[in-house]
Amino acid sequence: MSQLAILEYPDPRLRKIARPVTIFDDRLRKLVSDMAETMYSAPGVGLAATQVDVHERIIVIDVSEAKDALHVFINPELLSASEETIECEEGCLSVPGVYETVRRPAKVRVRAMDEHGRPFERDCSDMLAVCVQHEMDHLEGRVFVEYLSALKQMRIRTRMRKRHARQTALT
Ligand code: GNR
Ligand code: NI
Repeated sequence: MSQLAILEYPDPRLRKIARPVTIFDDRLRKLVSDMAETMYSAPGVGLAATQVDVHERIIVIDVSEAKDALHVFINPELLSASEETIECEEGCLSVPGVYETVRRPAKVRVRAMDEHGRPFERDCSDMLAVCVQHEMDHLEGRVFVEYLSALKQMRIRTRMRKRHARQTALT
């Protein structure tokens, strides 16, 4: 197992569109397990491969209290989304320290494959619905701050650039 480095906004690599997984081998399963380790230790409730600079359609999520319910979604597809929406205060491991409210469909049905290439469909609601949409956005090169006003995005970019400048100065 190894922990992976997480890209931080506004890194241009976070804007890349991920390609579908075609080979379900031990390399994929090692990557999934390293992504889960990286997510749990961060700690976070989800992680998309894009965030660790791997541009393949892979997501891990665990929204459980006990952190014992890992969901792996490979090549996820949105089958349907509810008219009903929910607001959630979102955060992102790629935008540390920023928490902002985002409105999204309350329920989504997703088709995906597990790390062995077995297809499944899942109805997601509540935090799982929010998280799966947040992660699927990453695979399309989108970060949640893009749903905020231009002014808020500018302030976040400024704050993140200062943070990165400070970190560079320290190392
Ligand atoms: O850890 C995370 N928490 C979170 C909270 C509200 C909505 C979405 C998330 S996902 C985030 C981890 C992350 O950045 N995944 O891409
Ligand atoms: Ni995120």
